[in-house]
Amino acid sequence: MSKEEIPTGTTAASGLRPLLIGPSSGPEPPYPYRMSGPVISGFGRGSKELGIPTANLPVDNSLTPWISSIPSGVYFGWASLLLPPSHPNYSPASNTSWSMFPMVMSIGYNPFYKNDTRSAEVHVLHEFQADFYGTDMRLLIMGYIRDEKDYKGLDDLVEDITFDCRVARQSLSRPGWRVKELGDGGQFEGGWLVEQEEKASL
Ligand code: ADP
Ligand code: RBF
Ligand code: MG
Repeated sequence: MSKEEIPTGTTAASGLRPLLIGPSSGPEPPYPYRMSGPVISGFGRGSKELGIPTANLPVDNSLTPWISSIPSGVYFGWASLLLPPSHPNYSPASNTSWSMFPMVMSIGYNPFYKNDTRSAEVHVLHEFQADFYGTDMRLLIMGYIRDEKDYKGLDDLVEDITFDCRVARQSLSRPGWRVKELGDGGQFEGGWLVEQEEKASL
């Protein structure tokens, strides 16, 4: 097999970084992981003011037994939201009540802030006109981007997160990584993201 050039970019704190994760064919085992729950309040640190709001999910080892054994770090994949019709961004895909978006997320202790509990927080790659606390969210975690790091300053953290967003967008735009259910050429089976509750829990 011929080696494809992987595009890269640089950030101040991390130097050279790849812009694509995984082979073009799609995610490899053990991915994708599934996670779901209601969006809860996070640490209230004003991530929103930084331009990086994160929708926090409860970390429940009994619902997602794999979560305690996966490395802390930055992951990417698809988020699906059950927005209420009253939400300004309510616009579900056809045949479902769920809306799908690419996402980047952090699972871990946020070494920059030295948290003492393990959190799961998702930055949805979409601009929302209103908050969606309490909304049900499903995640299809497609791959791992990097370890979580400590930083000298907030600017460096934000620069790396902004780069993570580019990595996620580019990686997920390949047909093998894009979910079929979006109806625009994706080949990845993402049905779970948009299934009705009764079916999804079976
Ligand atoms: P908290 O500390 O409560 O998590 P944040 O500043 O991280 O507060 O803001 C998170 C909230 O912002 C989410 O729960 C959600 O309601 C809202 N939000 C708006 N846009 C986004 C987005 N693109 N991604 C994630 N959350 C968003
Ligand atoms: N926190 C860290 O301490 N180190 C990290 O490397 C780190 N990476 C993150 C990557 C992404 C994609 C996201 C969404 C969050 C990350 N965080 C990290 C968590 C971040 O500190 C938290 O969202 C803050 O609330 C931002 O101000
Ligand atoms: Mg948050």
